[in-house]
Amino acid sequence: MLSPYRISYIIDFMVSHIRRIAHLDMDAFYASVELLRYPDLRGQAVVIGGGSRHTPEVGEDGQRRYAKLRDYVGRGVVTTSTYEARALGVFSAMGMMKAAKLAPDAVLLPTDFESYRHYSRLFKAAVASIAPLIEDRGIDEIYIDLTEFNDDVRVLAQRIKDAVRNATGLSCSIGIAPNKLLAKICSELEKPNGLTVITEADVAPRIWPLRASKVNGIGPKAAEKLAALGIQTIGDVAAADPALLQDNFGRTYSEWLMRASHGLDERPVVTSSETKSISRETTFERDLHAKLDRGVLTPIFTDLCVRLAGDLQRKGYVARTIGIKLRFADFRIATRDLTLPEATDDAAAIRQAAGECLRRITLDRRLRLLGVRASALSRKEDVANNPSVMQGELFSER
Ligand code: TTP
Ligand code: MG
Ligand code: MG
Repeated sequence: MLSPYRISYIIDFMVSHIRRIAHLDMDAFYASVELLRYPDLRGQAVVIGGGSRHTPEVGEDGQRRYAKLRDYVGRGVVTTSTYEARALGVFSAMGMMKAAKLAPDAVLLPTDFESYRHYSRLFKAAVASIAPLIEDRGIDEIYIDLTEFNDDVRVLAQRIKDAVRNATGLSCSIGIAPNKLLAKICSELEKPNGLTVITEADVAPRIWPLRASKVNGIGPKAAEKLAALGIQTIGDVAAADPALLQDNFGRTYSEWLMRASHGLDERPVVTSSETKSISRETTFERDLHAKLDRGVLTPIFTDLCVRLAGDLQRKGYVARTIGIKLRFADFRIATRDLTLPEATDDAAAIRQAAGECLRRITLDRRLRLLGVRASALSRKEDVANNPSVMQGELFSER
């Protein structure tokens, strides 16, 4: 029997032309960037997430010595891991000590955000040279609208993958589908180095068997609640009683769930240069010492957060990610960021998040500059109308 949502799709299909939307996501991004620098680690289990004390040292014999996960002590988490480490059960966000039990021989490397940002810019420029309609979704992923190209879509996608590899030496996975929601799911289906094309007809056989949490917008909390109702897969969501969903999730989210589970999504690829982040920074009159000059630094830091909150409020944004930037006296830069459970424009919340970021940096050199940045911005009015955005469920992409 045709559900109202299938009928709705068929009507959409008849009245609008079919789009071809690609989602491109870099493979094991931070880890792959590190392997460009340390090619001898290729094929090994490697975990990213250490601190500067885990920087490889060159011994007297000229050999590089790497930190091993087994020697890790601390409360850090894995930022990402190579596919070899994933085969041992080590994934992003896992506690490092737990990971060490699963993969004691894995190599541990420190994070180097500057390099990742550099390669991020390179791969996006490479894609833009072929297909300019790009929506930036973060450091390692983008949507690309390919609708206006007449080329065979696989040939086109392969050309984009080749351009990314030529520009960066890195591989990516591309999913192509009639909309962003399906494209995002699809780019993961054949990772790494995947190229997956699906049409509306593939929704039932390829998408419905997947876990509900594979839908971007069904976060861990919603997935847990669905599971409690006996709803495990995307197909289960599609088959669920709409009244049951509405009772448990409210009207807006349950209607979105129904449409999403049927592979429906009309969101356009947003290529405009909508504000991506807002930041405030200050260069000190003289280089300051984190501990000795604490009395000077703390009010400056708080003031930056207050000003940043004011900027957000004036421009009508709330931010989910708060980051800090330090430039040391030797001009080296350190950055850290933190994603909050709820978007905010509140000075105290920003100050607290920025403070947490600061605690994650070893402050052993004098500072020239301090900056605070708000990103993952949403318009405050959109958040007010759609609480799931607030909870980071709808746009929890990375
Ligand atoms: P992802 O694209 O989620 O992961 P990935 O690129 O490492 O691996 P995959 O091949 O499955 O796409 O994230 C991109 C980068 O973002 C990742 O390399 C490290 C960082 N990251 C975090 O800092 N914390 C996290 O919890 C996750 C998932 C990623
Ligand atoms: Mg990735
Ligand atoms: Mg990603």
